Amino acid sequence: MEVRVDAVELRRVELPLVAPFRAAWGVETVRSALLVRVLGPGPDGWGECVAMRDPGYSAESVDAAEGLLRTRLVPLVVGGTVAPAEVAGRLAGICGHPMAKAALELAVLDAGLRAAGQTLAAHLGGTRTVVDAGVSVGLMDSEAELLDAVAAYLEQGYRRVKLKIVPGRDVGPVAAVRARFGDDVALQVDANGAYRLADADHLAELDAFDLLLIEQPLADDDLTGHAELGRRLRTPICLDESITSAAAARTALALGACRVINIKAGRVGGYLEARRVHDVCVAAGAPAWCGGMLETGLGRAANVALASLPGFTLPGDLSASDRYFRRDLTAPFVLSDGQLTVPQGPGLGVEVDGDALAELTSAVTLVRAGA
Ligand code: OSB
Ligand code: MG
Repeated sequence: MEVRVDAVELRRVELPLVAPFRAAWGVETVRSALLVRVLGPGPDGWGECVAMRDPGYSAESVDAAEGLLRTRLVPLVVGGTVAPAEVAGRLAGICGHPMAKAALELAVLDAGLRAAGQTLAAHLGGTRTVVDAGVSVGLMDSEAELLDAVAAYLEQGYRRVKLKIVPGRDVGPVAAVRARFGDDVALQVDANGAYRLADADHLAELDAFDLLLIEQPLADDDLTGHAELGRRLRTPICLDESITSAAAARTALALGACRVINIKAGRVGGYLEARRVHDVCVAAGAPAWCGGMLETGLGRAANVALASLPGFTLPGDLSASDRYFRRDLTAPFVLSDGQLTVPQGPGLGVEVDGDALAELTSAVTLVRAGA
């Protein structure tokens, strides 16, 4: 599948969130996203860069990703043809910046799949037509506020709830959610690396609440710490930030640093590498699930396609558009019996709403060959 790339549009969009989203890495009130549009003789291809506004979750930020795409990454593919599977190799001379690279690869892949009439889900090896929806609940100022938020999400039908935790806001909120909603709720927590191994006895108090998993309790580079912590907890450890590639996934599983993996395409440099992470998990018998990064409908469509692969055995951070946005860039993703439908059209399988795009865009740059 060859894609001719005549020009690439980099477009910043600002989507106000329905409520601030707070985690150990900071708070987001507006999703400032970067869209990548591949322009050529065939249908446009779209990608979404999931870097956050600030480099708090990882080293990337939306400004840095935009600058690197414009000056270094796009010039490596623009003005010629490239197969989607070759994009990562073209970009390999640039270290790091997986989220910027993933967005460009997705845009090329989408253009190619739209031209070929194939869905992203089929291309990746998806086998489901619907995926279970889970919701990530940010840190709240009060327990009452948290319980109200969880009540509303359960009412809407979410099949799994994830609570963000930090030291001082962990065992109490989890106990309160269990007390109010019972033991049948599929519940997990995400620490975004906010703890130290010295917190092991405290984290072991979470074992009383029958959680599906605890996500990224320690720093991203601390695999032996996670392995030691895992021996002291009954609750399975899941890694997010630590898993930067399929090789990293293999290493983490081999060291016993985790039993479960959160797969995010942006974090590992693209959907094709994300599929390889999936394959590592399947080979190791490790449960996997699809993570999220407050994506617009474009990135959400790609995540839902990825989550349709058979190794995604746990519900993902795949929520309806209205969990984050009053207005999305595509027709909104909606819950149906706690699930989202895998798009059936070619490529991402969703169309950009031109009015929404115009209204939410803050800047556009067109990158051409030799420019
Ligand atoms: O750690 O999983 C995370 C959002 C932004 C950055 C990191 C994370 C998250 C989430 C939200 O937890 C997932 C989502 O609903 O998109
Ligand atoms: Mg996480």
